[in-house]
Amino acid sequence: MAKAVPKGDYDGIRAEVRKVMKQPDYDDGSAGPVLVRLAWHASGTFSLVEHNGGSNGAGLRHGKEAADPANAGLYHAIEFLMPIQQANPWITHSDLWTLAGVEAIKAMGGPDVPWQPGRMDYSDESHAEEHRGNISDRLPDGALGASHLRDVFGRMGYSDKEIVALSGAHTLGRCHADRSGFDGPWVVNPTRFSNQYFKLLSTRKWVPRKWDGPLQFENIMAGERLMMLPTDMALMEDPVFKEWVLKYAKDQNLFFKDFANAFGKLIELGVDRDDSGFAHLVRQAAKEGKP
Ligand code: ZEM
Repeated sequence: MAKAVPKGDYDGIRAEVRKVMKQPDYDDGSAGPVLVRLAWHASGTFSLVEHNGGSNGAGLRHGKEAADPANAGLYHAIEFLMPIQQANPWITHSDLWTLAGVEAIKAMGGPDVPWQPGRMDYSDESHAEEHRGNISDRLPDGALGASHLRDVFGRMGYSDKEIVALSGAHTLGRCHADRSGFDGPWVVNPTRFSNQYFKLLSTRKWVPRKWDGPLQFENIMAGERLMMLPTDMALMEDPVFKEWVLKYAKDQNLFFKDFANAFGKLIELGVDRDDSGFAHLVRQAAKEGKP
């Protein structure tokens, strides 16, 4: 059971997140990476043009978004956070998911990402289906390449530099064959936030893995089979992306700074607070018929 903390005590919630991160029987002993992925997938559906998607609403609990194959396995993250939500019903799921991602990054040695409360939740499935619009197929597909990354992240308003910075999150966690079809971690210590992903991507020799699964690349390091997705490899193949990979491999401080900005922006996409500090579920601009 998680601790009930006073309403609005977000530092208290952060402390509870640190406690649930310790999961000796799960993956590498930590819920941290999957919490970061939850915050990212909750947010990464945003479209600048359609003005829908994003973390506000916590729609990932419902309907089509919950069933999206891209979100396979994220119920683990939702379940790890459930005791905190139950002990503290004053916090919305959407605030808790984004705060948990931010706190997990910090707890694993990463930068401080700016975070603000005020997100609201869809009350149920029909509420979500009514308001969120069609946001299917918006998350990136690891089997594709550079132009796909620019399509997906361009839709959210990201530059090439920011795409590379965000991809550095693959220093955390692993692929699970029963979730995405891909398999394995990107780095040897996948619960430590660092620029290791960029170092390995740019210095090791990555060869196609011989196996029954989808095309992925491998390098054996310290007896461990490390992996890269085709989208990860695309960052070295595209000359503009590659420049940023090399910069971040050399300069961890620069990576931390750019990552913190890009992730801070990610969890704010589509979150339009009014003067009371709360974000409406039906976007003001959409209601007024503006694009
Ligand atoms: Zn990921 N990611 N991601 N990612 N991701 C996986 C795992 C994790 C892509 C992708 O296809 C995959 C970003 C961007 C992109 C994390 C964070 C962030 C997995 C493995 C795949 C297939 C899922 C599984 O099997 O469990 C693609 C194509 C991306 C485009 C660039 C961004 C941006 C992220 C955050 C900033 C994290 C932390 C994981 C590890 C999850 C875990 O459970 O360990």
